[in-house]
Amino acid sequence: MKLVIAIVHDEDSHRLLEVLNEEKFQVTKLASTGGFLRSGNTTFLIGTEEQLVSSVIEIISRECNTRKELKSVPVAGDPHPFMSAPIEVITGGATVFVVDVEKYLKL
Ligand code: 2BA
Repeated sequence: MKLVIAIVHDEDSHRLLEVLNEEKFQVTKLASTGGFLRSGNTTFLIGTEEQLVSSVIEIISRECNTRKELKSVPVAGDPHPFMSAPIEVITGGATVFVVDVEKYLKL
């Protein structure tokens, strides 16, 4: 048994959840916040058999798109700390971790 943890853009989360449900995967969807952009993203927990992990990853890859976003950062050495310059950040289609599950219990 494996646990797939996938952090995806909020805009992709609805469609991704629909497809995972259609394909009969069990999913938990969590509201999360990216530590860098400090904006909302969505974390999916998907417990599945090892041989199905590649299908889960294929679905995530198909449904999640790369985007460019702007983040405001303070200008180094600027005497006015309220001044900031936007930098372009590419956010991934998805950040995915696959971890071993030692036990899977429903009590
Ligand atoms: P955020 O932390 O809000 O990061 C959004 C995007 O900003 C990242 O996209 C990356 O392109 C950029 N970024 C992050 N930290 C940076 C830094 N210190 N300097 C410059 N650019 C930086 P992704 O890599 O696609 O990550 C999207 C989201 O996935 C992240 O949102 C975070 O919530 C999660 N994530 C990514 N890698 C992670 C990791 N190793 N552990 C835990 N969460 C992770």
